[in-house]
Amino acid sequence: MRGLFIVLEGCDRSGKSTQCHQLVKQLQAKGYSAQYRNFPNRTTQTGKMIDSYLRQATELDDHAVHLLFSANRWEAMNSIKDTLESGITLVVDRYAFSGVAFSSAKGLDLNWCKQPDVGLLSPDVVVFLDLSIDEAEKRGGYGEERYERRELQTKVRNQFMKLKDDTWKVVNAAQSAEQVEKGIWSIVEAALSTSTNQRKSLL
Ligand code: DGP
Ligand code: NA
Ligand code: NA
Repeated sequence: MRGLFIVLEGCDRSGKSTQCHQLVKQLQAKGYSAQYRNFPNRTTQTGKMIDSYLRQATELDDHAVHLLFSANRWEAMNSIKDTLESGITLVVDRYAFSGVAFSSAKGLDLNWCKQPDVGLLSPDVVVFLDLSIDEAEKRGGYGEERYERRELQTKVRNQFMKLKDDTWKVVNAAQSAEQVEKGIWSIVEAALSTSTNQRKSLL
């Protein structure tokens, strides 16, 4: 049976990366093969350009950087497909929803923003770690990167709310890490118990 394609989304400081790593550990402890991936992947050629842009070392047109983020996902597609087909479950830290939420929050047209990611593999499970901007700021404030500002984060959160459909599973990220972990696990456990033929085809 192929692996599950799990995506965690949320605003900055919602605890996504910590929870992704915890989930991988938990899956492995239960005997599943599981791996962590994240977007943007800053190690590739497109990722290096994105990293430089996020660290504010370089300037890029908003549309151009949007396409770079999308290319960063596209270039990972074959590897993601092969990994899932080999039976490994992937826990992915951000995906195309972040792409659309961040770029449209900056003012780009929402429908334009969706187009470059059309055709990417659809996740089996999308977990949205929901945290108010006030709670996010209480967590020691934002960092130095380009998007880590209250006004933009507020807009990003609003855009995520527009993108959210009834297949998304929302977990209250203001709870303790252990409670968030339990919430995510119950969602993943339910998804894991769906039979092979209920899992969406990758192709
Ligand atoms: P992270 O490494 O997960 O902290 O992400 C870096 C920043 O980039 C974060 O502020 C979210 C933002 N981001 C992630 N994916 C995209 C994307 O596809 N497009 C845009 N514009 N921003 C993104
Ligand atoms: Na960040
Ligand atoms: Na992160």
